[in-house]
Amino acid sequence: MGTYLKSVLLIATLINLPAAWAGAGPPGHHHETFSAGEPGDAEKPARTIKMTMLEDGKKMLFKPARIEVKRGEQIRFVLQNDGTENHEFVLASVKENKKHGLVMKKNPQMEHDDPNGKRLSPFSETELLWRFTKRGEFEFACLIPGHYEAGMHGVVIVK
Ligand SMILES: [Cu+2]
Repeated sequence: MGTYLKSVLLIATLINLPAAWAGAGPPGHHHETFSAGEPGDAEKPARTIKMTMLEDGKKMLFKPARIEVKRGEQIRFVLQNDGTENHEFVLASVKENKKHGLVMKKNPQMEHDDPNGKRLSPFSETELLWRFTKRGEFEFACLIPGHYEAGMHGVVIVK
């Protein structure tokens, strides 16, 4: 191999390397994991569950407050905020929601738009597509300070 060809290849390698690094993601980046399963795949079939968020006097609630799904099932949550305040729907383990709720008490301006959590302004609607890949009991909750305590949490049983 001639020296000229070698230097051309070397330059090509140097040009390509940063692209390869960018593809691998920034250093220290970890793929996000979720305690209640994984984000859904819009190409695959899903069962729709309508979930309403509302206030009732001093209470704040989700309707229904308990749902059952089969392991591996994909659910399209149609989330509807029928209340006069902002609300959130965050799907996780009870433990994770508790931890997360404490973080939000310290950072009340924190808002969610994640694969497992959405914030809805009053009288708005959105969707969340989720696949329940683990058996057990999980929770959906509103982690806006004071709302969980006012009753805004519910249970997902994955059989
Ligand atoms: Cu709320």
